[in-house]
Amino acid sequence: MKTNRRTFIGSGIALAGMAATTGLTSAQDIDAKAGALTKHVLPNLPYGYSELEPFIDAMTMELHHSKHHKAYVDGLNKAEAELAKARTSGDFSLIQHWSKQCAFHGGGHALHSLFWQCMAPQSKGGGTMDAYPIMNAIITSFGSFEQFKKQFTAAAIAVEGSGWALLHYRKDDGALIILQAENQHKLSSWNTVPILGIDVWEHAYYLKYQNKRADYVNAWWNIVNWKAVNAFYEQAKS
Ligand code: MN3
Repeated sequence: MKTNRRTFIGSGIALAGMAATTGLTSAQDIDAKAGALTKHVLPNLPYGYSELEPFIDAMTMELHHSKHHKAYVDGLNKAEAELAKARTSGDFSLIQHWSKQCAFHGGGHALHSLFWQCMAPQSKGGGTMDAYPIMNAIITSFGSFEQFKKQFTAAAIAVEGSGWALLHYRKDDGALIILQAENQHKLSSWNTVPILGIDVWEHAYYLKYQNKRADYVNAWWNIVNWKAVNAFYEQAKS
């Protein structure tokens, strides 16, 4: 949303904590009538498109990041701008449409930002399981790492259509729980923070794995960045 009274704020308000770890922008465009409008941006990947080979191929990574994730960023900016317009005009006739668009694209932007950081090339620690606190927390919540891995893998393989398997930290009791998400946002719970996720939309694996989603999910464990997942866990707890 463009206005003559545009001001950029260097540090975000609600998104400040998340911005530090996910690369989400915190720049905000403030309109006195419509309120603050965050300008979401596509975060850079912490590695090159080819660096997750052979587990995820370079072409898939490039399309997934530069086209698919970019579309969610653009969609979220558009939806929030339309809602700001509605606030200034008082015309809320499309409120249901734009609210849904915010949930879909906002979910996509947040989960992809998490997804990129939850992976690393093996040369940069991907797949390495050091004795991070997250490992003890996983054993406490799931009985063993193997049981956690089996449940998470099963959840990912069984997502109906397009979606995600997600490990969440639940603030109520400090438990770790595994949820599925359909699309980017359906089947969510509340008061939980996703700290590890795998995208099982076909665009995430089809060029290399075709219909063999299970092969992709099993290969993905080789590039999980446990150092980053532990950092998300520590942040969610604090
Ligand atoms: Mn995706």
